[in-house]
Amino acid sequence: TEQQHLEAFEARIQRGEKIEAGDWMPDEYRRQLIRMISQHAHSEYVGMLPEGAWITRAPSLKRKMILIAKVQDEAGHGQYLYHAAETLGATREEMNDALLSGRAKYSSIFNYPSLTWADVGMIGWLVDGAAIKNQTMLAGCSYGPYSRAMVRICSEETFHHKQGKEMVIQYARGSEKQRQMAQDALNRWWWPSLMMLGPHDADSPNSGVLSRWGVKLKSNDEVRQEFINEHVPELLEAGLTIPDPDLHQDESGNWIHGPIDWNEFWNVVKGNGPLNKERLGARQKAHDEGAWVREAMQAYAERQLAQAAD
Ligand code: FAQ
Repeated sequence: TEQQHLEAFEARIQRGEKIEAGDWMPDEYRRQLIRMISQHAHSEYVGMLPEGAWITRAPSLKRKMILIAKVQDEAGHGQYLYHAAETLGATREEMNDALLSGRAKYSSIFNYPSLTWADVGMIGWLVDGAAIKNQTMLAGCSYGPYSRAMVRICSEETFHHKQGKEMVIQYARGSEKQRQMAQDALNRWWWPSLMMLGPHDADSPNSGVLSRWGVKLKSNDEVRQEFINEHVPELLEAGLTIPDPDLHQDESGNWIHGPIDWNEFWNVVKGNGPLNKERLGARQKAHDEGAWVREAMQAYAERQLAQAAD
């Protein structure tokens, strides 16, 4: 019966076994994973846009090559994640349609503009830094295909994180103009980076079932605390000022942040952030311009099939 299936499923998760694609799973587990993994994939795709805009303007050949490789990695992560979601029965068409029609979300962070070259470094340091904290946790999640995708993605993002940190530290210690550029980037990216890890636990409706079924092994606030504890000392060490007057360390050593502007967060999530329309517009344009490729592949597949039938 359904109840016995559920008990056996939960016992497997308790034992630390991975759930694989063809295994029995509750509908809600499947629905939650498709939601999360597809939104994660969309984030990787939309996440190419803020940095991609700087490829033609990179200040040196070395920086340009690093940036091209990074943006290409994000495309690969998106592909990897779409495949993981496909193992649950979602199709590319459905997922893409959900993104373009605004039904599916993608990370709030990518709706902010990258105004200067230092933003490219700051995205690597903070955005990849936050993504790694979240994804290292997800590498231990109960769904096999997602957890394995996370292992590879995290190792690539560790390079992204290092190149961003190296770049920002160099500018923070460079000329006065470079230092100001790095500080300005931190001022604009700090709070959105904290927000990207999701609402406070009390306002996170999906967390209950996700932690019960071993998808989220840490809560949004726990991951955010890990991110802050790692990054605050390093940013201070680089000589930068964190734009939070209430930031302080408590007796246990945790860095405690001031209030987060959740109105700003929900506004961005609802589609009204600085660049939401531009980001979705760029994805729609890419989809439209790729139509001929999909049609050509379809025609080719049909011809192959017809020849095989002869
Ligand atoms: N943006 O109940 P919760 C990257 C939504 S990859 C937009 O707490 P949950 C790589 C949430 O969907 C970054 N919406 O949700 C890179 C839900 O709405 P729904 C992406 C958000 O799922 C780096 C509602 O709020 N990473 O950066 C956000 O339990 C550099 C209630 O929230 C992933 O997607 C947000 N920030 O926890 C690329 C990792 N936060 O769907 C290029 C996988 C929450 O019910 C350059 N995802 N919402 O309509 C997760 O771990 C989780 O989904 C969380 C949110 C932790 C993001």
